[in-house]
Parts: sequence; structure tokens; C-alpha cells
Amino acid sequence: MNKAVEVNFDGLVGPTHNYAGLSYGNVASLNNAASYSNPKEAVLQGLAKMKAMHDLGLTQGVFAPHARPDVNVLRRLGFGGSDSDVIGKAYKADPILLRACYSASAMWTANAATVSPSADTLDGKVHFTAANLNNKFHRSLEPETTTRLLKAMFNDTKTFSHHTHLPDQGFFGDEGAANHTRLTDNHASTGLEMFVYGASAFNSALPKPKKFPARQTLEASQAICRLHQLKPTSQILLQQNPDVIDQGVFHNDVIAVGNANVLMCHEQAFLNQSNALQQIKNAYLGELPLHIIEVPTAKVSITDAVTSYLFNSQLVSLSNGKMLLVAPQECQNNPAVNTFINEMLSADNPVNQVQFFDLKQSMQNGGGPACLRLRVALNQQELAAVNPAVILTDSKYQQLCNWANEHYRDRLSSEDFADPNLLLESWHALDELTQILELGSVYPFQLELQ
Ligand code: SUG
Repeated sequence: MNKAVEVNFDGLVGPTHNYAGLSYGNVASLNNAASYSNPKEAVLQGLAKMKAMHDLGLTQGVFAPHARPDVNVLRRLGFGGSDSDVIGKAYKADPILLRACYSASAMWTANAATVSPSADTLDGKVHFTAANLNNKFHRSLEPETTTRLLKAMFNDTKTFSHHTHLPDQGFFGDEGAANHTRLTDNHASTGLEMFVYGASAFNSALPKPKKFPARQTLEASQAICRLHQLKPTSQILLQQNPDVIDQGVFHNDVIAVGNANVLMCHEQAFLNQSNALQQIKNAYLGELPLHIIEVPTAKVSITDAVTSYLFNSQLVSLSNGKMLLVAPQECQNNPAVNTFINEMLSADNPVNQVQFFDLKQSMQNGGGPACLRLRVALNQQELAAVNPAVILTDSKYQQLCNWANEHYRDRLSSEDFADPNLLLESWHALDELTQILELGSVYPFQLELQ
């Protein structure tokens, strides 16, 4: 069999990382709205996680940030003049709007796209659809650049198929791989792609959350299955429990994580959970036993799940056959969650190691280890067709740390967004990055201030 690996493409945190309280329904984003941010620390924390995965022998990819501020959208919203004028006027008129246009939210690449590996698709290609992220204004600015970046990374049209993001409308709300998990004995085999939606746009008989938005619709997930030409046996669509969306579980990857033949989920993750888990067991295509680790509320409450981000850990298969939980430090600091992790590691299932990471800068905006990465399972020929400059090596890691140390600020607070130098610094940094990652012209900016 053609060997395949899962490559995690982690979002490199952009130079304008900040806390603007933009994501209603995301508890951390709302709670940290008034804090100042440290973009340099944020990018280095992300790079440390990437380096640790590389050191474990995994193939690790790097996903570039987006150019911010999005001056084009500010112009479209009526702010004119030079780039500097646009920023000055937007800052005066609507500082939160300006902050939204400065958001570095593209760092959470689990939301960048949905990816279907070739083993699951009828045409044998790897399919990508950038998420439209239309539920939040600041995130709706992402799909076009995401698509350009994906094409620059996966640029062989015989191997990779790229689709336009779904219509920019709530009916087709799509948040990408944050609501998508693939279960399989090994990455080369045909897998079961699990799509978890928050609500249906058209079928009012299905329940909906009452307080916070359901960002992913059934109709969006169905469209992705069609676009990706998924084998009928490779798809299962399940509804997330709307009650937990109302408690801050704004994506399925805040309450469930899957890898290979393991699904770890909270007992309140899905609507009609016992039925949902039975459907998954029936549909599983592998020959190995499927391990469903269902975490009871009595051990980990929904509040603990949301504050510790236990389920936003990554589960990764190591070459020695072991499975590692890549967890945020907040899990170690939460006694109930830490106790549960220790129990899980000694129980009869493939997960037998844990490594904790300090990702506080991202966590304070509701982004844990799994939010920061887009998984792409690739066989050897497909891996050889990936732009090699986006794969982490020891020297690329060093180069990226030097680049970040040179260009990033270590403090951004609300008044800094009025400073047009922040725009210039960020765009210069990204211009240099396009050379480090050999991306070509993926950004829509012109470097001179007009
Ligand atoms: O979309 N936070 C992101 C966090 C995304 C987490 N991703 C996954 N669960 N896969 C969001 O809510 C906050 C930005 C701010 O408030 O400044 C933000 O966009």
C-alpha cells in the first residue's frame, strides 16, 4: 500500500494579533476583549509547537498569515485617500471595525478549509475548499487569500483540486475543518469523514441553539461532500448538540477530536449522542477496533471543557505506533481535566502520551492547539508535489524565528491601530515571508504608502 502521512499545516500568527472581542459565542474572545496582545510571543509560541512536532519525526507544514489591515474592505466601506488616511479615518469613525480589519484570525487554520484526502474521493485527487467563515465579519475577509495560499502550497493541478468557497451567506455558513474529522485505520486507507453541523438553514424541524450562533450549517457540509466527490461510504453528517453551542462550544473541535481509529468526545458533544455514536461505529470502514473515548460530564464539565480546551488538543500518531495528545497548558492547570488525562493515558486505548504547550496568546482568543492546524493526509507522490518551502525543517524554523524577532512587536494595545507604521511593518514582514515560503504574489497590497 502507498504509505501516507498526515501533515499539519499550522497557521503562523500574523504581526497584528490582537484581542478585539469580535467573536460572539466564543467565550475567550469576549472575555479578553480589553487586553493588550503580544504578537511576537504569539508567533513564537506557535512556532515552538511546530518545532516540537517536527522533532517528533512528524512532517510539519507552515501556513502563512494574511495581510492586515484589509485596506480594500475599508475602502469598500467608504474610507478613502491614502492607506494612511484610510486608517486614520477608520480609527476615528469606528475603532472596532478597524480592529476587525486588523485581526490575525487566519492563524486558526483549522478554519481555513475542509480537506478531503485522495483515498476518500471518487476522482482520486486531494480536494480543498476554503471556508467562507461568514458568521463573523473579521473572518469573512479570509477565504480569497486562503484560496490563493492553498494554491501556492498545493499547486499541482493533476494532484490537487481547489474549489471556490461556498456562497457568502449564512445559509451556507462554513467553518472548515473545525467541524470535520476523519476516522481511519491509517491515513492511506479510505476513511470516514465526519461532518458536524450546528443547525440546518432550510429544515426548521431540526433544533437550533437559542443564544449563540450555529456557525456551520448542514447545507454547507452537504455541499462540501458533493464538491469533494466523496465516496458515499466516506461521509457521515451529524448534528452538534445545540445546548453546548449555547455554553460556548462554537465549533465541534471544542468538544471532540478524532485521529486514526480514535474519537475522543464529550458525552454532550452530539445531538442524540448514543444514536450518533452508533451511526459512527456502523459506518467505520477500518478493520482495527474503533476507540470512542466518551468523557462524562461528571469528570469534565462543559465549563472545564471550554476553559481548558481539552478537546481542542491534537491527537497525533507517532511512527512508533503510539498516539500523543498535544494539549494546551490550561489542561494541566485544571485539576479535573488533568486527572482525566492521566486516567485516559493508562486506560486501554491507543492514546498513551501527553505533551502540554503554552499557547496562551492564541488561547485568549479561543484558539487551542487543534485550531492552529489544518490537517492534510498525503501519500508519498502527493507529498512530493507540495511546495517544499512550506515544510518545516530545523533551518526553516530558525529562519522563521529570526524573521519574527526582527519584525514583530511585543505589545499592541488599542491606540496602536491608529499608527500607519503598523501597516507598513506588517506588510514588509509578509513580503519577506513570501520569499521564505516561496509563495509568489499572494497578497493584494502595494508596499508604498500612497
Ligand atoms: O473564530 N477567534 C476565533 C477562534 C477560532 C478557533 N478555531 C477553532 N475552534 N477551530 C473565532 O472565534 C477572536 C478574534 C478577536 O476577538 O479578536 C477569534 O476570531
